[in-house]
Amino acid sequence: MVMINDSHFPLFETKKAKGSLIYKLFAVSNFVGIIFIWVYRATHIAGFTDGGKLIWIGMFGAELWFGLYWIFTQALRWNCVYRQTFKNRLAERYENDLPDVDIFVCTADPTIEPPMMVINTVLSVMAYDYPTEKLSVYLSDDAGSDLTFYALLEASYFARHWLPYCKKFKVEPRSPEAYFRSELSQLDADQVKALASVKRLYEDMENKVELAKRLERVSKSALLEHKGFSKWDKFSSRGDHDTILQVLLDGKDAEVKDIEGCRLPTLVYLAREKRPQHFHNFKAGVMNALIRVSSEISNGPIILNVDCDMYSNNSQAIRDVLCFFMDEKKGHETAFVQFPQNFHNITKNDLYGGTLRMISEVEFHGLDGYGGPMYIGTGCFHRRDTLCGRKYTKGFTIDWNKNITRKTGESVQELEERIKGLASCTFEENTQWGNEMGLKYGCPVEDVITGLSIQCRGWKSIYFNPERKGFLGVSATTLDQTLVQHKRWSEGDLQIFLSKYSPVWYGLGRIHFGLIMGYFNYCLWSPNCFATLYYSIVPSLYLLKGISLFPQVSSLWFLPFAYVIAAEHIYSIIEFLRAGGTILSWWNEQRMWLYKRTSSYLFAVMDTIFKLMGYSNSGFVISTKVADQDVTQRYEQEKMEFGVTSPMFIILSSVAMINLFCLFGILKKMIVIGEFKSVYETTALQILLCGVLVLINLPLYNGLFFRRDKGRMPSSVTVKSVVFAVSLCTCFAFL
Ligand SMILES: *[C@@H]1O[C@H](CO)[C@@H](O)[C@H](O)[C@H]1NC(C)=O
Ligand SMILES: CC(=O)N[C@H]1CO[C@H](CO)[C@@H](O)[C@@H]1O
Repeated sequence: MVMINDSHFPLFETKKAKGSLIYKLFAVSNFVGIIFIWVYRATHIAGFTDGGKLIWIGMFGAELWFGLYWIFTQALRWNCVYRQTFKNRLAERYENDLPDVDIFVCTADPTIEPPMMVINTVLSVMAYDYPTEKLSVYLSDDAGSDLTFYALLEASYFARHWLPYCKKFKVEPRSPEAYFRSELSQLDADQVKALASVKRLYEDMENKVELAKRLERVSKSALLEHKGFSKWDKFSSRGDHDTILQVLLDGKDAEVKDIEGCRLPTLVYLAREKRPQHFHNFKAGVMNALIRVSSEISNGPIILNVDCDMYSNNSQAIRDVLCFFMDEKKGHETAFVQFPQNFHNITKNDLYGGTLRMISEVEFHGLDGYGGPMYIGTGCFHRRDTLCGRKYTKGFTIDWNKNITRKTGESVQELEERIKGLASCTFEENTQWGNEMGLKYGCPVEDVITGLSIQCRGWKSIYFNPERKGFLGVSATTLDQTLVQHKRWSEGDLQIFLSKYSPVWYGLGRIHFGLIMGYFNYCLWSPNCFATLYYSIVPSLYLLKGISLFPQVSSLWFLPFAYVIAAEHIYSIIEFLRAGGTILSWWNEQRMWLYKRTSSYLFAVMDTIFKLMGYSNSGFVISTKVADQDVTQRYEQEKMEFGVTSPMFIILSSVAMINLFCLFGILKKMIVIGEFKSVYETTALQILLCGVLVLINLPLYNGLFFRRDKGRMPSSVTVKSVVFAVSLCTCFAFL
């Protein structure tokens, strides 16, 4: 009876952001300021000589770009929404009809992504608070490493102890490593005993896996434990091997039980076939192979995919997500539910802006208001049918309980043999996989383009960002890693913009215009490099020459500049603090803003242009998830890590040096020559800009000249950038 009475209460609610009127007023005032700046540039061009005109037009161009880009960012702030779920209602109505859920964990390299980290993630998702026989976990190992397989096998034994422990004592989080690392207090005697025993088992497992890792092979006795190892007999290399498909736990088999006699989830290991002559399409290829293989084993109508470093920090997450999918009124519109990317190893002041705080705490809420966030490739729950290409049709409802029926009498081995062809190199030839079906191929950020095309087929997506985070991963811990990662993202996003799936022509008319503008923010990340480089070099150089590029302090035109600069920065600080950051992390974020724009984005644009011209060089670089001791220590002390000779560092250092010289030059002029007042009057904004650029680069100067540790800037970079900056400044001062 409860069911019927309650069914008009929705399973989730959506709230608009508070204070949005105030924000809109502020945004309008800022926009007026921007228009005045444009007008100033357009009307003051005359007073310059020919060469000066070009410089002026450059300033105008940069400000035009910043202004336009600022307008795009409004799409991410204008209409923010927040979601809340009602899991108790879900339980009341559907506890006995919950759908099957398939979970894909992807790993690609056992050295960069250690097997222990991988199985911790696997164990955390196996331990979701959800009927175990409805849960299936698939690990895709694109390296085809027997070490990873061995670790997963060990995890399947350990799960028999870990899962009952989690459920009995309702522990959180359910990644064993993270759980043991967290502060455990106030346990009763019962639990203390259980904890000791489960911890001992974990350590045994860890020792075995670490030993195998050190020896670079699995011990003979372990090889005999499972017939699956025989698949490696014919294994030649990670780029050339047969499909390896092993069902380690079969959740459909009522005999597969944990130590308390409860059923266990399905656990599957897959290394898809790899051949040198076949292009394998990176992670999108993996996902599509997983979609097909899982469709024959469990065929859950909901698919979660996570990266192997992102453990589940909330065992209730599946239930949260089902509130969105199973809501009677709105559920049928939703194609996927995206969680933010959060990280467990961020330091207090987040030196590299690794939290992506503004993106996850503000911007994605803004996208959600216009039809839904992008799909970012991890921490995302999809409906299987939409991922496989279904178009949205009004009123269509899905039968969440249409389970797969296995062939009667087929053993697990027979099943593996029958379906392993689904993960072969040739299966996709002459099919729609990679195009109309599954994740799209041909783009470095296949996830974003896949999400966009799903939205263009009429579906909505949902951004769910609860207080307690659903997934925690590992963020980049060096400057180089961070910049390379952003280069890859921004390059991929730019390629989407230029492709036939561009939000401009593909999205127009199919998705909300606000959402198109929202996509612009990310697709146009990289072209920001030009305006930013211009703004961080040219005004300072002209300062050296004593030529003013901004209005004088006494001019009325000074006001719009002052207003926009002050208002935007004050707003940005407030927004950042409200999203949980510290002042210092805001400052660090500004530095990363500059560094990304002047290096990662520049290389992204250049690589894209090279590709368009037909040179293709870029490979897919996996970001490292582990660093050596020294590097980790410096990361924890929030000391910026340089250490490698990256061309990106040469640019960053050159820009920093140019500004340092220019600031010295102008200070000398003001103090030594005593032209304080007149210089200040004409070039106050230029001095401010140059001064802030020097200030924000302090850690860089430290790395260039003062530090002695291994993380300092390599001397070749120092020499190159100093030589470059000196020659540019002298040329400029005397020409
Ligand atoms: C992760 O979960 C724990 C509870 O298990 C919680 O205390 C912690 O705040 C969560 N972490 C984040 C970043 O939300
Ligand atoms: C500051 C911090 O939490 N650092 C951790 C980041 O993640 C690595 C790998 O899990 C840990 O070793 C660090 O301690």
